[in-house]
Amino acid sequence: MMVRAPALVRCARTARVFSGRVFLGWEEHELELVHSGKVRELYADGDDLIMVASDRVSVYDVVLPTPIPGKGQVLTQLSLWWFGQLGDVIPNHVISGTDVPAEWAGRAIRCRRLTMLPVECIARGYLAGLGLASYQQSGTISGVRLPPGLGEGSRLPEPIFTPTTKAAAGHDEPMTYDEVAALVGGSMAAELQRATLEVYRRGADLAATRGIVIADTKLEFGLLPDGTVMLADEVLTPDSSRFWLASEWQPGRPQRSLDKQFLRDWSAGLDWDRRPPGPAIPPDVVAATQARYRELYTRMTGRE
Ligand code: Q0N
Repeated sequence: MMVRAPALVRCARTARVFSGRVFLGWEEHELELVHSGKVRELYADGDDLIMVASDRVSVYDVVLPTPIPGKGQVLTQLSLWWFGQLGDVIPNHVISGTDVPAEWAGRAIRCRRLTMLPVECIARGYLAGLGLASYQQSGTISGVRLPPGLGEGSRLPEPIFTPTTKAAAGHDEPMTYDEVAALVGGSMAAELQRATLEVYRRGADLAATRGIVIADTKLEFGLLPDGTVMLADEVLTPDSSRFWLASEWQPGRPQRSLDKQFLRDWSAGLDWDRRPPGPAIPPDVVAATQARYRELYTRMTGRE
């Protein structure tokens, strides 16, 4: 893991108190980088956090040196749209999608700072990735037994909750429901499972009407000081979920990724061992990938 020095970024929003009144000002103050991920950054702004999505893209877990212009904006707007759709399922950490520093307009979200729960909450409706590997080894995923005879990309009889640990380094490990309950308590575990499955069902059902399969999704939750469980991070974006075109879905083989297939097809033809540093992306592959992200957004939300 690369460790970067805390970057300081200008933000035009300040609050000052004069003779007992609060004045919101536009003098600049600085934001501290609290977390830098592969494709996103998190800054602290007073009590709030600002989550910033970059245009960086990863293939096979390696971030490529060429950005996909507009990707950060598309994913941020999609996530905001979903948070709005899902407000009746569970409250979320969003404060504002617009009250953010101008340089990040459109690709940043002002969020409430929560105490994050140490569980990656995953819902799966189809078999892929680590879920597939676990099924092939044991017939189970995170302790959930599945029927025999399923293959890569198979649809599951019903969506399942397959949580994992949040490893600081290395790979996340599957957790059983009972392990989650031992970690966060029984009623919290039940709430995580309910909210995770309901978010997935809503997303997958809506996507199905738009010709898109959402195979699985990963959610993160946190707590307010009063103990309220809230949905955090991003929701139902192609960086947190597997999106497939329904017309291309064919169980029994690896599925084509709606967002990253052009990158995969192009990179498969290179002499690259899938280790960093990744190769620069040629302009036609950038353009095709960019169009995919836009199309995904428009299809899901009906917005341009
Ligand atoms: C938090 N992560 C892991 C951003 C997301 N609302 C919150 N309050 C406190 N902490 C976090 C959130 C959120 N969301 C979440 N780390 C801290 C996921 N990160 C990865 C990098 O980009």
